[in-house]
Amino acid sequence: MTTDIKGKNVLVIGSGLSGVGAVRLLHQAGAAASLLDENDKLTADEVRERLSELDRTDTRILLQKLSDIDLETITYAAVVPSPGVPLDTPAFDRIRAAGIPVWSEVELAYRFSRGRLAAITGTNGKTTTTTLVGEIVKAAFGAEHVHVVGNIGYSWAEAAPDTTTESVTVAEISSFQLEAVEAFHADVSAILNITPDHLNRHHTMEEYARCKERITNLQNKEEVCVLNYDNPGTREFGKKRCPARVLWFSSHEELPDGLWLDGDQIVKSWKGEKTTLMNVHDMHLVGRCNAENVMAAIGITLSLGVPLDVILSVVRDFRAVEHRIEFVETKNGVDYYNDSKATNPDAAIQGIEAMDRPTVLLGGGYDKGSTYDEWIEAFGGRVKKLVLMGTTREKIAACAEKHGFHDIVFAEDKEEALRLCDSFAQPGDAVLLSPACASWDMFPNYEARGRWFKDHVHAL
Ligand code: UMA
Repeated sequence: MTTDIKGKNVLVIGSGLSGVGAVRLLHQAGAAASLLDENDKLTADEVRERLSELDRTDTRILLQKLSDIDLETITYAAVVPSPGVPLDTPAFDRIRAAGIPVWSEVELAYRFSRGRLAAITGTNGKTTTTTLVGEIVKAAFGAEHVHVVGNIGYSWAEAAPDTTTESVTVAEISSFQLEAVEAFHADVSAILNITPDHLNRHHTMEEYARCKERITNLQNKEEVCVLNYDNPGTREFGKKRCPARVLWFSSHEELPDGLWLDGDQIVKSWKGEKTTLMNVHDMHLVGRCNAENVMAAIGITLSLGVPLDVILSVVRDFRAVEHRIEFVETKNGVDYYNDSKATNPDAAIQGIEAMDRPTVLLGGGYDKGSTYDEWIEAFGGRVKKLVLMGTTREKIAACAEKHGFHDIVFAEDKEEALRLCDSFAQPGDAVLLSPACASWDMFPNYEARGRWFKDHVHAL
């Protein structure tokens, strides 16, 4: 679909990846963009630098708090907040009360995208599943028709103008991006799981879950939503509220209709008829969480009409994505793993469960209001030392002590964290960076944290 915003003034908030992509799209659609950033350490020149050359002169840069914007004198056709901008503030109440539509960057991108859309959300597994779906549809329809976008680290708004009616957009979508959607409508959607995360932003699990569920916005029973049968949140949604036809996957239970794990075999059942698809040992990905991601990807791509043989051949060749239980190198007999993408306890549980030897675990970071009990319980005797860094050090340590785990050391800074890990690890051990927290107190993002860890390991 397209929306007519030619000649209109649109306010974009945030000059990161999403904001820069949104400005690009708005200019291509003939709108005038004002770009506001609330970071008072930025200068107008620095913000301008972030824009593409084409957009620099035409963009009005505003460096101020959103709450100081005078809505009476300036009329905006829409406000496009970046995902990191919270929407439950008095400033947004005023914007809505003035009748100005608030479109998240994915809503704006959707309005200017053509072709089909597969949209994937979930607390964990999004990036692996999105990447795998992207590879499968590229193999099926040709890489030139496929756009893999969104929370994965590439602004969808940036890609939207390049889509055609032949395109398939595969979008990783976060709960932040789903807070302000209206016309957004996926052909195939997926919610991989819903476990506690981002509670400092969404406040309650109910609110967080409702945001994720908006991935099915405007879907109907002719369209498919792929859901996890084992996760209580997605199971309840699928049984009670999902507007689309549900395609279930499960790694624990036999399903009459859906994809499930029978021991090591991935099985597809349809109207009681079972077909064995593949053995999980025939792929490079390891762990139950990855078997679930693969089943979801199979469900999504079958729903897009990709032939099964194409799907299975890509799955067999597919390797782990960067920063997700990623093997880095063996140094001095110690195996180093980068699981920087474990930005919440549930993801970190999968990281530690994948270790099969004594492990020095490096955790801690920015506090998103998570609780760490289940993560500590999942250590299962594997963790020989827990090295903690960042804002959450004390909170995690107190939780570990409560659960009878006492092998804990605090690192004062990043450098000390690495020194401590190396000093505790002996040949035959693993060192695992799996923080269970966001990176934002010490790094710009989890990718930078993962690269920092890998650079250190390579330099050892
Ligand atoms: N800003 C404000 N006001 C605010 C908050 C931020 O002006 O209240 C400004 C900041 O000063 C900064 C800019 O906004 O200049 C940053 O915007 P952003 O935080 O939304 O970051 P982007 O660079 O636009 O990246 C976003 C996603 N970031 C977040 O959701 C926090 C990226 O996901 C995503 O890859 C990118 O859009 C492209 O779609 C990252 C992420 O951490 C990976 N996601 C979270 C997660 O996966 O857990 C949800």
